[in-house]
Amino acid sequence: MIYDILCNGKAIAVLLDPEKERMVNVEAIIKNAEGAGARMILVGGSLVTQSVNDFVIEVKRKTHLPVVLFPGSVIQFSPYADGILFLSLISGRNPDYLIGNHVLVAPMVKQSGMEVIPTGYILIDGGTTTSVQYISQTVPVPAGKPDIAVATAMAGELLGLKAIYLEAGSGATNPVPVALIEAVRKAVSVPVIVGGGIRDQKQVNDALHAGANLVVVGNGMESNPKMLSAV
Ligand code: 1GP
Repeated sequence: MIYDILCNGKAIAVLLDPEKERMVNVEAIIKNAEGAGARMILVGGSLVTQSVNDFVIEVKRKTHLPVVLFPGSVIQFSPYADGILFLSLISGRNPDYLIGNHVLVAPMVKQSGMEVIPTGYILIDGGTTTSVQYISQTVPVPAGKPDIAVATAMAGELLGLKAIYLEAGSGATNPVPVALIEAVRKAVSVPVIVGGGIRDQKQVNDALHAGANLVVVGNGMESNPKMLSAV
């Protein structure tokens, strides 16, 4: 079901970070996201400052949209979500984020029965040092090197991953460049997800137009819950 949304394309997701979000904001963000036609709510971030289980349960109470985990690490798993982007940070060379966290959480993920979407997570330089870069201790792909992003995405697809996530990092100065999205889109047949540093509707449209199946917006909705208009 969640994967169908990805395959159908031209979709928007709103990211809620339990580290930052107070439930009052969450309500406003979800309302606007639903009004603008968002197709799913992602939950995740780098740190944990409140119970992810409580947060997911509360978000699910407030929306009819699927709630999908976008975990920074094993500590952000919750069996109450509808699905999980099971992310392997394939642009990095840190084994913990390539496979280590996955081994630790695999029994719980299997037991939950939730929909699992194995996803190749590719960090692209967004012009600033982002949390994901620092926490994962990995080096992003240079934004001007689409050929490296393409080869990385191809390797992910060849390994059997079912989606590719191009991530500029939360709060990135520059979103993933359109040319890089286009190049990756042409190179792989699995859905392409794009996020990080997207602050207005034009940037959303540009990413969708370049071939993104799903565009993810986090900070932009927090600072302006009305930033999305229907697409
Ligand atoms: C999703 O990490 C991003 O890919 C969210 O980034 O908070 O900058 O929208 P923003």
